[in-house]
Amino acid sequence: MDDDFQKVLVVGLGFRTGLASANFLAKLGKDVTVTDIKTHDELRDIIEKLSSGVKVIAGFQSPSILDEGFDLIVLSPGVPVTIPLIQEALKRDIPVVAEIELAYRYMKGMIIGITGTDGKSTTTSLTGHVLKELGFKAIVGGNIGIPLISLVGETSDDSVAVIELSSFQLETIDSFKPDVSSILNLTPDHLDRYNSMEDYFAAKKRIFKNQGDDDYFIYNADNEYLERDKNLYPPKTLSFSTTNESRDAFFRDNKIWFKREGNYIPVVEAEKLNIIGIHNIQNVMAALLMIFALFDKRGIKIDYDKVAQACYCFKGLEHRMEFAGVIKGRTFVNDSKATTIGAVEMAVKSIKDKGVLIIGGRTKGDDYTRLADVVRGKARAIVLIGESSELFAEIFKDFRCVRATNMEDAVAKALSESCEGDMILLSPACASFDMFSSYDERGKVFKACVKKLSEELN
Ligand code: UMA
Repeated sequence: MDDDFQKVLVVGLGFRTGLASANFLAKLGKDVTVTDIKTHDELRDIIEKLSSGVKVIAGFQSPSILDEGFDLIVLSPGVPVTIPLIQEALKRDIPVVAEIELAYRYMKGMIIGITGTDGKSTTTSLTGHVLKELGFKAIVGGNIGIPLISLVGETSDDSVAVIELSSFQLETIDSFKPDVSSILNLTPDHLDRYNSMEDYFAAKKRIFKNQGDDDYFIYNADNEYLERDKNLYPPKTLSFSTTNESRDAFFRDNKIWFKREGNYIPVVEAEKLNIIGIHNIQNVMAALLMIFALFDKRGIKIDYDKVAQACYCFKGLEHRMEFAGVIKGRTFVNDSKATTIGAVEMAVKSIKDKGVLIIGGRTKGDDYTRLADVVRGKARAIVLIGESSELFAEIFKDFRCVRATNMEDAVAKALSESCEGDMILLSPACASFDMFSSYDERGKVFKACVKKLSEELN
């Protein structure tokens, strides 16, 4: 890449991204400073992992930091561009780039970029899995939990990087250009960071802004916000739908069909998949359209049977509609990753008849009143957890609601509210930070509580 910078400021040390960016830049011989609003004490464990020579400014983030004269600012995804330090940098014409952009400038090989409100991690992981099963050197990272910058050294001319991208990461890309990109769906989210839903959608749509005539863009035609803007998409755009049989992929007779050279062929049988729910059918359609696009771009012939077999041996991800156990004929499902209304909507569709929903946590500025319609007809009872309990009790006033003090209490109450054959679904619609350190911890605690209760009762 054009390496015309020497003095770099990394903003937001975080647990992963800032650390990985700083160490990457230090290895290149750059003069690196990291700044974080947390104090030295709070960051001690992470600071210890920084390469020697990296300077740390912790506990404050005033624009005066810029007086030291930086040539480039690298932003971690958790830091909004609206903070005074970044606004001042932009005023001073100092380039501000996302860690994703920095990584892109040094990467080799092809790139698949995946964004959307829900389903990103499953689709990213599935795409990487199928590519690996087909013999490709696939490298999976990004918002899924592995900063792209830490994977740059693994890329090569024959590799395919499959990258999950959040709207936060896309805000400050500049030249980042995936060979194939996809927006899986758009529903309101992160309204605590964006002024409006349209601002959030606009950040997501930056994924295809640099794509050219040879690149592919794939979107979900069932999503009104995506279908509405179809005239803005790159020339080689493909779409999928669970209902519309004129799209490039659709769902009929429990099979996923793909349009290939003018004909429709059934490639995947839904019953053979280990991942459940209509949203996962959409995720499979997106993953395979992206893989077929990549093959077309490289001029490689596709073995559809091998592709299908690769999908069938994909086990799914932890905390996404994950089977957590059966107690007295009730199936417990861990969907702790569902932090949006859209994700809960998808999860609830997997309840065959009736179920008990465990919901709540830290809200994210969304209009949660919609949740009542989302669960209507499916929720036998609702167990409320976390600091949203008051708000949700009002929203669900027409339903049978019980409040739980912690996860163990929630699991026990859900069981006593349920009937044999029910699904008991943890699908919180909220962030976890009021009760847990992450959705990962929340899901693990849920599974441990189910296991404990099962050992006591079964
Ligand atoms: N900070 C500042 N100034 C500020 C705000 C924050 O210094 O004004 C500091 C914080 O104190 C913190 C750091 O900046 O130390 C933020 O770090 P980070 O949140 O970027 O942390 P990472 O651990 O590197 O995680 C990030 C992503 N986090 C977010 O986008 C919030 C992870 O996505 C991602 O997996 C990881 O990079 C690797 O790419 C998580 C996420 O919640 C899973 N993403 C959101 C989502 O999926 O909805 C977008």
